[in-house]
Amino acid sequence: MKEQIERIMAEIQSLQCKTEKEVEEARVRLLGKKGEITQLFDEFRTIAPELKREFGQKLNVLKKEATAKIDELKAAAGSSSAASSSEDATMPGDIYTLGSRHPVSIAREEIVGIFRKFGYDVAEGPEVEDDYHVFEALNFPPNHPARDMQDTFFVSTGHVNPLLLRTHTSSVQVRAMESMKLPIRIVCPGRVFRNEAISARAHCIFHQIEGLYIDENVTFADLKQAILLFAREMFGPDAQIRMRPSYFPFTEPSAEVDVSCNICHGKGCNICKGTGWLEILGCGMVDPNVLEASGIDSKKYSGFAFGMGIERIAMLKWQVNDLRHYFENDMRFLREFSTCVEV
Ligand code: 2NL
Repeated sequence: MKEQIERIMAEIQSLQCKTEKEVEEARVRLLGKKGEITQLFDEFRTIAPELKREFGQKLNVLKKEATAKIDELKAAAGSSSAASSSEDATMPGDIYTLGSRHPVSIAREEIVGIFRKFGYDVAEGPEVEDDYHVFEALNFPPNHPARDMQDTFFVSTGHVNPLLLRTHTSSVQVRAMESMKLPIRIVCPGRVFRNEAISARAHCIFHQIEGLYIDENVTFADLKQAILLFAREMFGPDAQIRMRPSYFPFTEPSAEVDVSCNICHGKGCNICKGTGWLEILGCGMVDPNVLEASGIDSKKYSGFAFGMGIERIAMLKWQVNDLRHYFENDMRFLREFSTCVEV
């Protein structure tokens, strides 16, 4: 048995195979059901007990070496046969469909990417917030309806400063104003929560991006230019914007911004309901009360802020007609956003 083991070991070490077929033949000859090594294992059962230890070890080493060598030859034959095969290298590649990004993620990344290019940093903060950072510091009067149980999900009540699920990401900006050195230029993407009945146009969880720019001498003209440049990056170079006066507790003056309809280019369609304009965001000059509440000198500094719903922007970009699609994870919907690659 000793000689046989040594002979097979030598054979393995000098074994050479060119094709996958030859490797398979060698495997069957050595390790197959009736292979030489398999037969040695059968023989091993009948040898004297005092020899079992020595030969058992030797046989195990032999089998391991043989398996490793066969694997190595198989890999080498596989790769060389691919290179030398008669495959037509000019044939189109196979198409693989990768998993898909969620449309809200795609839109968020695009919006954040645009503002990063403009020099904005990204800031994030907690979803469970306190009343102070969501309402008080943002100039919401004590009896404002948003502070009502009807509109906000409370985590704890009865305190002076109850915990709640943030209803906008402005709270992140308040924390930035409290802690960051001026000037501040940030965008804050995140989930927000409102106590609303779910329908095609409303959901109790959705995503927002807010932006804040504070420095000396920031004016409404700077705000208008920032929003116009954003709209052109997002909706194409021909996009136009218009501003309508509005009201938010945290900005004064405030405006709502429409972008020219990218579907009908102003002619009027059912997406823009015949108006040629789509509402995309709200904005304004940060109210001096809001700056002062976070310890910023409103005589020296001014700033603008804006906020937009990511689902809404994604709806306009891809003509999604029902908010609920974003939350149901229906594969037929998600697959529409999948990426195909050719390999
Ligand atoms: C909208 C409108 C807006 C802001 C958000 C903001 C934040 C701070 C101070 C002042 Cl810390 N303003 N945010 C300002 C105007 C509008 O959002 O329609 N969002 C979906």
